[in-house]
Amino acid sequence: MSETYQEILSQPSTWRSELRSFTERADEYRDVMHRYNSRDSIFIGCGTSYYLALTSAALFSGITGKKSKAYPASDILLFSQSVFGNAFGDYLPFLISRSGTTTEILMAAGYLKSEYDIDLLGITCRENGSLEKQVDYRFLLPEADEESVVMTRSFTSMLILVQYLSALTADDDALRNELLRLPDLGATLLGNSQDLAGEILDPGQYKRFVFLGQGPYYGLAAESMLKVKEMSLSVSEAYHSLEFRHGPKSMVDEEVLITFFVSEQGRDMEVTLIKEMRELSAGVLVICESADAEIRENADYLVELKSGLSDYARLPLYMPIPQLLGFMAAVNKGLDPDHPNNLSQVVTLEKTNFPA
Ligand code: F1P
Repeated sequence: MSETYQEILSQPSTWRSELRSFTERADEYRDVMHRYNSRDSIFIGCGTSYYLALTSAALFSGITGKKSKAYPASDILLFSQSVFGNAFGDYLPFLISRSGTTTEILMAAGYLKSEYDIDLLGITCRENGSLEKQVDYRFLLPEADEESVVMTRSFTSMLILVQYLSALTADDDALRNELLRLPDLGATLLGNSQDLAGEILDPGQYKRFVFLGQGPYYGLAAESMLKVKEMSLSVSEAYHSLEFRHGPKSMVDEEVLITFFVSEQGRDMEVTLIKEMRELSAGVLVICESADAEIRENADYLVELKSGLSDYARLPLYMPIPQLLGFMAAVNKGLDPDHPNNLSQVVTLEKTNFPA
């Protein structure tokens, strides 16, 4: 069986194992977070890890009330003034990297340390990676590491870590308890919907893919876009849901499958958009907590999570279906998701002439 497919299906058990580890280290993690309580956070990554940074910044602020933002590592190196202004010392950088060896993230770590001498936190899946040696504290998720090029369980597991750290920072035990339910909910979801991606793609109608989400769900939409693009070489786009009306909807026709990550907080506006896109003949996949009559009438395909979790706790449950969509779209095109075109497991740059 494909290693990418196995890793997608292994997410519930991986989440369970990593959450056990977070719980064992909760006091240590809480001390780390409280040590930097006065700082605003800045989440930094590349590719999938940048989309995780986007999701992380939105959820961290939503849960803790503290300011946070997200940047690709390349901006830290090329436009640091745009990132920090003159207040660089007030930030707590989280450097996110599955491999811990991506050139840009290592250079960003070195630059932040040498230029601003600020403490750095690292989030990685690989022990003894170079990143580990450059940060002041690293959160390690070895169970979530992958053989494959494409990141799936590493993304959702590192996301759960950030949710867990957010709950510790906010002393929100109710949220921490919600997170402990994710493995069982993920297992139920995959048990019920594992074949949905194949059913959606089987008629061969959909050639272009759009993913829409607001707030922390936009980072998930961006990551879903990348999964479909990386594995199936299809036209795949991501937008903040309501932004889609401001031009990009010009592309909508019956060959476009739009996946809506419906939140409870933005539900009313998101459902209105679903109806509009259905009228433009788009294929509509809705992933939501629970559907009402309007969603049922306008969704061609519907995934009701019925998790009982809050908007911020429920986030990882939205990812397995888009991951499987990318995988099946690749298989249907005769491509090998375990060996995506032009890609490698780690992006290293031979020649770097960053000004930093
Ligand atoms: C992340 C990354 C992914 C890319 C591929 C290779 O690197 O570049 O964005 O899609 O999976 O790895 P990392 O810094 O998280 O290891």
